[in-house]
Amino acid sequence: GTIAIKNGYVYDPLNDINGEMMDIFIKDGKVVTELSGADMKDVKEIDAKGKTVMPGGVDSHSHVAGAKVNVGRMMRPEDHYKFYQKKTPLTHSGCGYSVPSVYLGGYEYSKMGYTTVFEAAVPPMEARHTHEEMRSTPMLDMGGYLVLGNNWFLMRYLKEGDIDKAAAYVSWMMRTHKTYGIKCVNPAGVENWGWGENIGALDQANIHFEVTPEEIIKGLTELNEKLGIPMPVHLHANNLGHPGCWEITRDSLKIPKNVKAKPNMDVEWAETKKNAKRHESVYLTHCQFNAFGGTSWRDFESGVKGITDYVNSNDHIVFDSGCVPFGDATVMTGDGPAIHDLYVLTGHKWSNTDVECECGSGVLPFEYFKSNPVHSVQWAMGLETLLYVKDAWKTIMTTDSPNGGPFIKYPLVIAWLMSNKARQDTFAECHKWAQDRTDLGAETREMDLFEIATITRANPARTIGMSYRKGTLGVGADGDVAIYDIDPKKLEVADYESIIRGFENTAYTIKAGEVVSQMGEIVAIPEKNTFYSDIATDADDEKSMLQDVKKWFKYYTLGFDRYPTPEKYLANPTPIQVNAE
Ligand code: MFN
Ligand code: ZN
Ligand code: ZN
Repeated sequence: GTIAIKNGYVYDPLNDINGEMMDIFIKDGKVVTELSGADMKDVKEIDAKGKTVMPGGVDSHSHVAGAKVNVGRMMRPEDHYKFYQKKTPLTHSGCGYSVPSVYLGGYEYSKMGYTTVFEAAVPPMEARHTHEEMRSTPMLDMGGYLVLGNNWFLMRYLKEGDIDKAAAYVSWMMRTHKTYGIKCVNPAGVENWGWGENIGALDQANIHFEVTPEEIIKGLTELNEKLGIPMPVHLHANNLGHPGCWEITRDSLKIPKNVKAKPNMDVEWAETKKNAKRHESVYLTHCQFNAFGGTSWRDFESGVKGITDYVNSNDHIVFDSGCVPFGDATVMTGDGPAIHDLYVLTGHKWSNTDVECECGSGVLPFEYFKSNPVHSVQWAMGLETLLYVKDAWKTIMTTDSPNGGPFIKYPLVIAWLMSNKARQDTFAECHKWAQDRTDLGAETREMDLFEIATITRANPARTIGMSYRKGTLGVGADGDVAIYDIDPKKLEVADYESIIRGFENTAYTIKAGEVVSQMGEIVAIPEKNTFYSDIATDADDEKSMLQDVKKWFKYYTLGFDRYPTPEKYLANPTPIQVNAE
């Protein structure tokens, strides 16, 4: 479609546009400088006067598809009563509050102005299932990160120091499972969990493979850049969810300090824009859950400063926050022992799965209460992670949906970031530990719309190496736009209810030049793309690597021929060509 968005206040951080009143034009699904006379015949004109215009939202870390998400849906029918929607002539029915069905998940993201979402953890053996669910998720361009931090083949190559074969393995795996980036969850620890143990230190060797978390983090981050993968390694650090874990997180971030980012991004204009290209060698996930201070729940406190001080004084790290907006959640992760420990703490029902030679996972229903001292601290900590890092280009706003809370709470998180009044009102309602055990109460920073646009679209897109088409309204970008009924000239952040309302439902969500959602109603179901990294591999290395893999495949209950995910499982498969060095 051809669209002209007239007179909106535009926030487009990748192009340094900060609230200028201007027009945006889209033709054939892409942003263009202007429309010619012939285009004017069937142009759809949108009056965005007095409204906020941003690129479509990009979520670079969310759990929306695949085996553990589906376990979350199945194990808690009560979640289905809380939120459901009837079928309409255009849309499917759907249900689920913290773990919505695939359809509902797509619609709800779209209503908030999101157009691109990446599934944060794809176990290789579960890649087909993940792709089937992503294919069924409407409204969104998608991709997934392949879980590799406890993979037997990779740990073996790293132990043997065979970097060429490790590189051949990783690139073959990414292509085989049609995934986009590398995920590393509790390196070396999940393997130990197979024997009922975890790992406690970065230099502790794990059982049987005798590799340390440090060796895995170093190995994966080096391989990632050797291969030229668009995004940095996505790291879920060891010891998550335990008091005092901030220290091992900070030390983990030091490991790739000297790894040089080399994203393969052959886009000329990326060189000319100061924030287009990523330079980070590590992307830390859900910072809040990895920033616990204290030594027990009794003396629990925020350890966020220990991380954000390090991030402020180093340039090789980007992180997402993992905010906790209070209320119902379902925690789900590849970190099996972390979920086991939450089961011991809460006694809730839980699920734990060993994914053969590759990884593991756990799921558990969880609720965060304002009256609970620890949860109140976690609420404050999530906001601390984003407010203490001076440069918004180092942070990404998430709830690690649905771990900290469901993504539909994003408008509330935005309100807390933009409005000190909103934070103070919540302090008054929640346990006093939030004040006593964190420094958030003294923080007066209030983010503006430019910074919100940075941490919800521009930076996630840049981080995953997609700033040439996502999170931007530059010429040639995908015509994905969110128009919010927020007048920046009239916005009073003390009236934070208007922020929440404004971000809850867009006035218009536009996907590839088509209006798909309008004031909370889905009005069209667009085409969608699925991105994956197609990495060139040295043919000889690949051949000898595959001999190993076929030999070792006897450890799987799955046949080698059944392992790959064919392209037909993807909606509009969109390989991103990556040329290894
Ligand atoms: C990553 O995967 C991912 O991870 C994320 O819930 C996740 O409430 C998974 O039961 C958590 N303890 C306490 O509340 C504190 C201690 C307690 C005590 O023992 O005494 N203290 C108090 O209650 C205070 C009492 C005084 C007062 O001030 O009121 C526990 C409890 C908890 C807390 C447990 N912890 C887990 C947090 C970890 C990981 C959540 C999620 C996690 C999810 N994604 O005078 C007076 O008023 C009296 C004062 C009181 C007194 O002293 O008695 C994958 O990708
Ligand atoms: Zn995680
Ligand atoms: Zn996560």
